[in-house]
Amino acid sequence: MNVSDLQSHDEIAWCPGCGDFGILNAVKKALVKHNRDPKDILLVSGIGQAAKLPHYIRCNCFNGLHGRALPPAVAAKIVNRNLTVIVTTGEGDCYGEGGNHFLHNIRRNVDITVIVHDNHIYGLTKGQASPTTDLGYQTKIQTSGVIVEPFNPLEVAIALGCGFVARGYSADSDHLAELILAGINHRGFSLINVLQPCVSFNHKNTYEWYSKRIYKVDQEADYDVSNKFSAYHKCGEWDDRIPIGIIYKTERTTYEDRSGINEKQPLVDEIINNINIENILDDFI
Ligand SMILES: Cc1ncc(C[n+]2csc(CCOP(=O)(O)OP(=O)(O)O)c2C)c(N)n1
Repeated sequence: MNVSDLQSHDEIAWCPGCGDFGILNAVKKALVKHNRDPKDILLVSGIGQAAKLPHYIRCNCFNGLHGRALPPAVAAKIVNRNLTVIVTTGEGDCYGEGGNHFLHNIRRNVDITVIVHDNHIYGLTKGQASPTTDLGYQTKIQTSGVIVEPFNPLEVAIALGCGFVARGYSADSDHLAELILAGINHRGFSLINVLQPCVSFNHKNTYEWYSKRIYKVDQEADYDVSNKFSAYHKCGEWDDRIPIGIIYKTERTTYEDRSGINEKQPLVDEIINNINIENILDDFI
């Protein structure tokens, strides 16, 4: 497979210079290396600018409700384990409106990859603070600056025992593609939080701001990705130095292993005959 096999014909509606373009490129690069037929790949999102990404790749796509990307992604994987299921959506969608699903699906540990485009702002709705907006950042709504401590998705994921926790940067799409591929290859819930400048509504976390701070943990010879406590400590670094790379990785029993569904035929392959749909509907009348 090559990139042209993934070419969608939908017109891209992002602002010029948006970090979403780097994430789109990285997802395509990772999928080319993953080398599966587009019919075996499912991209799922909620609502937002980030959540438009599945429209821009030619494969299966489910673009659902705000905050609700994870439930259909998990359901699709459970009934059809042959699919490579990737959620690609915003931090408002995943950690705000969808926060409950984020927590409980890390616990559930179904084998999906979750890529969160973290621009630290609500982009689609034009610039309100999101769960990760830096303290003190002024928006049209938070006119005196944000007074709520930001949500740290990586710390939360590690605390909940997520087996693959990574952070990427949209302007380094080769590195990000490697993280995405590693997330796809990891068995279980994989989180890749992607730092993404929003050129229209976030005037603090810009390309320039990030380029002065970002460094790769992969290049630190003594960094141990399996050490939960040092990983937790790494996630706390923010204002002066910002680590990217695989922050934490460990093997964990998946939902599929525990529930025994891997022993059975996938539900999607079961042939169901003679269903009388009218009887089912009677229960709802
Ligand atoms: C239930 C519900 N609440 C609020 C909204 C309005 N809304 C749509 S997208 C969005 C936030 C988008 O932010 P994010 O997920 O970070 O994505 P971005 O647009 O920044 O890429 C909000 C609040 C909605 N569509 N539905």
